[in-house]
Amino acid sequence: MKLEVEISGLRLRNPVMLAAGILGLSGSLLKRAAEAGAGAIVTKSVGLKPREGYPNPTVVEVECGLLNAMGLPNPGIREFAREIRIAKEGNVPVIVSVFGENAREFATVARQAQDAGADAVELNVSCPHVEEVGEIASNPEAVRQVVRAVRASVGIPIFVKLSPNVADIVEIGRAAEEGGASALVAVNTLRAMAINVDLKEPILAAKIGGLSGSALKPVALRCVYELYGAADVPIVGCGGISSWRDAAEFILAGSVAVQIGTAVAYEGLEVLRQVTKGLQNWLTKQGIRDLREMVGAAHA
Ligand code: RRO
Repeated sequence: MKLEVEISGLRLRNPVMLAAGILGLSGSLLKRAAEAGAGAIVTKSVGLKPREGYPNPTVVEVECGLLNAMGLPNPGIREFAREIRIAKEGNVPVIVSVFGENAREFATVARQAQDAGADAVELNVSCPHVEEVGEIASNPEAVRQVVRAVRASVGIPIFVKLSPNVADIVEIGRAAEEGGASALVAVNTLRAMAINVDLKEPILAAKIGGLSGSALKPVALRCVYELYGAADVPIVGCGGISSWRDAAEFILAGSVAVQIGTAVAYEGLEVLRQVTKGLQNWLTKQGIRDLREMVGAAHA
C-alpha cells in the first residue's frame, strides 16, 4: 500500500507535512519533525531582512483554537541559510516559506532559499495581519505577479499559500496557477481577535491576529473543495487537522497532502506519525492500494 506522493517532482514518503510557523526557524527543531515522521517540513516564513515581529502577547488560546499575531519575526534569509542546511539533515524535502513586500523581494528571497538548499519554496502571500504582505492574497493580479517573478528566478517547485480571508478563493488560486505555481496550499489563518473583558482591550498586542486549530478546519476544507477541479495543480490542505479522520476529509475534498501546525503545538510531534498510521489503516480497511485513489473522491 502506497502512501508516497509526488508534488510537482517533489517526492514525499507520506502526505503528512509539518505546516509553516509552528516550529519556527530552528533547523534542529525542523529536523526533529522529519525524524518524527513528517513527509516534508515547511519552515516559518523568512524575508529579506531581519524582522523583530510584534511585542507580546503574540499568541492566545481561545475556546476553539489558537490566535496568533507574531508579525513575521525572522532573522532574514542570509542568516537563515545555515538553519536550512541543518533541517535538510532530516532527509525529507525542506520547503522554505518566504515573504516579501513586493514581487521583486519575493523573487530575491526565494532565490536565496534555493541557493541555500531549499527543495521548494512556499510563498506566504497570506499573513492575515501584516498589511504589506496580507493584502497580496486578496488581489489576483498581485498574486499572479508575485508568482511570476518567483518562477522567473527559481527552478524549484513553488507552493503558494492562500488566504481564507477572501471572497473567492478560486479566483486567487487560478491567478497563482497562471503565474506558475506548482501547488496551492489551502489555507493560512483566519482573521480573528479576542478581548480581555476586565481590561476592556484586545488581548493580542497587534489587536487582530490569525485563528488556527479546530475552528478553522471546516473553512479550510471548503476552500480545498472549491479549489479542486478549478485548479490543475495539486492542492495541499492545511487548517485544523489533528487526526487521520481530519486528514482523510481533506484528501477526499481534493488535497494530495496535508499540513499540520496547531496540533503539533498541542500534542507534540507524535501527531505526525499518528496521522500517517491512521491514514494507512484507513486505506488498508478500504482495500485501497494507493492514497491517490482517494484524492477528490468526495466530488463523485
Ligand atoms: O508571523 C505571523 O504572525 C503569522 C504568519 Br507569517 C502567517 O502567515 N500566519 C499567521 O497566522 N501568523
